[in-house]
Amino acid sequence: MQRTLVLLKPDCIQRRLVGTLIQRFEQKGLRLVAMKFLQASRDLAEKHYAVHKGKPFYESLLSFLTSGPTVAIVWEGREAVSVVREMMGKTDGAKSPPGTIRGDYGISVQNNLIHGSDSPENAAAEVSLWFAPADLVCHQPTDAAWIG
Ligand code: DAT
Ligand code: MG
Repeated sequence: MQRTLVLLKPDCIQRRLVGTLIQRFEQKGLRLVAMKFLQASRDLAEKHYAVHKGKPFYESLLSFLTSGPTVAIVWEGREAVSVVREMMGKTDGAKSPPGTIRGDYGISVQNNLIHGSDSPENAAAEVSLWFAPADLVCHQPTDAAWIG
């Protein structure tokens, strides 16, 4: 069973798409492990996007992520990292196919609604960046045997 970090970024909150996107992951069969609503500090945003430091869009990306509240979620499930990435679509909403989150709700590159970890290793690091160990709630939903 794998875990992944999802951020519903400030544009998602402003556009009132939080419930819609959570519903898609819930209905897919992923299960909630942790969720919180916060406004990311500059320090947290820098750590989260450290891999992009020095790129032309870095400063703008940090301003965007710190510009308003974010919903941070840990989802768990079989192949959770790649399942979430497939559901998100491509980075650029304009190039994301219909049926994906960015394809259905976005047309921007930067304001692309959602972050999802891109590997199990990065998922583990990102989960511990955004959550304390005590925030992670281990539970076995009663439908687990049916969902897989
Ligand atoms: P993803 O969010 O699909 O994993 P990424 O990790 O390559 O994409 O980039 C992180 C975020 O940075 C991305 O969600 C939006 C922004 N970004 C990436 N490439 C960009 C570009 N060429 N211009 C503006 N923003 C960009
Ligand atoms: Mg990325």
